[in-house]
This record gives sequence, structure tokens and C-alpha cells, in this order.
Amino acid sequence: AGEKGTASERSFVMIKPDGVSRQLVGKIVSRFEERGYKLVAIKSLTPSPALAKEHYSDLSARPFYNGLVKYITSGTPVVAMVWEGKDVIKQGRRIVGATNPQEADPGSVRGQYAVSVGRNLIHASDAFESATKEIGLWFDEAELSDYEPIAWPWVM
Ligand code: RTP
Repeated sequence: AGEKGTASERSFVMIKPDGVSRQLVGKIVSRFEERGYKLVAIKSLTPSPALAKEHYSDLSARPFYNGLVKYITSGTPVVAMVWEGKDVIKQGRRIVGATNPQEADPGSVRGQYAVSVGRNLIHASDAFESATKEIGLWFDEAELSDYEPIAWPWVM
């Protein structure tokens, strides 16, 4: 096992409506599971406009903001998750790939399955501060599970 410190870091990851509609949920969940990360919370829901707007509040001045909110609140659900483990925020971003799928590593989720920035399948928190905000926005404390996966002594 590696050094302690970032092992309890958590990231908010969301499979967007295109990922659910395209039936990629299992494949995406598997990437985090197989890497060794711990599933702390998972649920599917159609976000309200208020929730989507708050989630993307940093982007409210951008020209694509209204389209982005419409996409996330389309009526097809999203899958909201919290993943935990060593450096999961940074590594989650690598699993997800660059925002524009055309520039995403071919081994990443976006690089393997997406072609358009406006339909890029998945979100993952980009920093500790945004992860904390997003987990609090999407989940109640009681929805977050605390347990140790049996593989963790070998992985973390
Ligand atoms: P996310 O927050 O969804 O993980 O994406 P990100 O950090 O990689 O990218 P960000 O810049 O935060 O943009 C958030 C989402 O907005 C959509 N977007 N559309 N030019 C466009 O049409 C455009 N640019 C960004 C994408 O869905 C992006 O993931």
C-alpha cells in the first residue's frame, strides 16, 4: 500500500444524458472500478434546471451555457456518482479525457466514445474545491457510504 494522505480524496463524476441514452453506464463505471477506486454513492436522476445551473454556475457567462443546461436537463437521466481513492480527482480527469473529445486521449472515455464537445458523455470534478461543492450539491451526507473495499490494501 502507498502513502496515506490523498487516499480519502473524493470526486464527483456524472454520466451525462448521452452516456445513459447510449447505454455506456456499465462501461464507464467499470473504468473507475477496475482502476481500484471506491464507489461511495451512485444514483440516476433527471436534474432540475436549478440544479444544472448551480452545477455549471462558473460557466454562466459562456455562450454555450443555456444549451449546456438544456442538454443536462433534457429528460433523459444522468448518473451521479462519488468515487474515492488516491488522487481520484486528477486521475478521474485522465479517465474522462480532454473536454473536447477530438483532443482526448484515445484511451479515455471521451477519446474512445465521443466526438463532440457538446456531447462529451461525462463530467468529473477538476479540483478539490469543485469536488467538495459538487458532492454537497448532488448528494446528502446520508447517501455517502463509508466502507473499505476488500481490494484496497492491495491497491491504495
Ligand atoms: P465538465 O465540467 O462537464 O467535466 O467539463 P470540463 O470541465 O471538461 O469542461 P468545462 O470547460 O467545465 O465545460 C463544461 C461542459 O460544457 C460543455 N461545453 N460546451 N464550446 C462548447 O460548445 C462547449 N464547451 C464546453 C461541455 O459539455 C463541457 O464538458
